[in-house]
Parts: sequence; structure tokens; C-alpha cells
Amino acid sequence: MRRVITYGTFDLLHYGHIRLLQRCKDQGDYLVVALSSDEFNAGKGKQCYFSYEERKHMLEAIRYVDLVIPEDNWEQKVTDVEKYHIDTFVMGDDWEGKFDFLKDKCEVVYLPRTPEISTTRIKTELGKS
Ligand code: C2G
Repeated sequence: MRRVITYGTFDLLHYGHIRLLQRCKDQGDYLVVALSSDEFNAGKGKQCYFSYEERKHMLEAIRYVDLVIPEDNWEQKVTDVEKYHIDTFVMGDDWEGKFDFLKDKCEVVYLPRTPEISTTRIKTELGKS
């Protein structure tokens, strides 16, 4: 069984997120999503609309997702790959190259982002209405 992991905030879930998760699952049989905690997001300068628990609930309802774990810091990726016996690490290509240090532990794949949609854009456009 090929095990895949990806990381993210997944606030205001949208079709760009869903397409990413679908392509993550296409890389294997079991998908772990490490979901940024509210505290970690504060560190990323992100103010989420939905709490960690609300974002986790939504991700767990997605057919491609098998397990949701908390992402609490930048350093946990190496231990996560070992702890969950990960074969493939996947991120959108806005992170291209940033996680290549994992290549001696697992396959590292960067997938093209879905253009034209982002949580920031949703917030901005709703703010205008
Ligand atoms: N994504 C995408 N297309 C979009 C928007 C997002 O493919 N239109 C992808 C991103 O590239 C990322 C994932 O969806 O792989 C989650 O995006 P965010 O929730 O914005 O996550 P981010 O803030 O990039 O956090 O340790 C890594 C960080 O936690 C990633």
C-alpha cells in the first residue's frame, strides 16, 4: 500500500484544494493530510475563517482523505514521513523545491496549483460584495 502525505491550511475549502487532494490520492492508496493548527497558522501570518476542528471535519468528509493529523511546526515533516511510513510527499508547486530535503526519505512531488482560485481571492471578492 503506497502512503501519501500532504500539508496545508485548507481554509474556506475550494475546488483548488479538492483537485490537489484528488491528485495526491492518485499517487497512492492512503492519504494523510497534515492540517495546520490555528497556532501554526498564526505563525504563518494566516488568520483562518474556520477553526482547526471545523477544517478537520471538512477534510475528513472528503473521499480522497484517509487520515487528518495536526501540523504544529515546520520541523515535523521528517518525523511524520517516518511515523506514518510515507512513500510520497506531495505539495502544490508554489512550494517547488522547498521540501527537497525529504528526498532521502521519500518521493517528493510538486503538483501544478489550480489557477484562478485561492482562499485569499475568495475573501477579497466577498469583501467587495
Ligand atoms: N493549492 C492548489 N491550488 C490552489 C490553492 C492551493 O493546488 N488554487 C494547494 C497548495 O499548493 C497546497 C494545498 O493546496 O499544496 C493547501 O494550500 P494552503 O491551504 O494554502 O496551504 P499552505 O498555506 O500553502 O500551507 O507546511 C506546508 C504548509 O502548511 C502549506
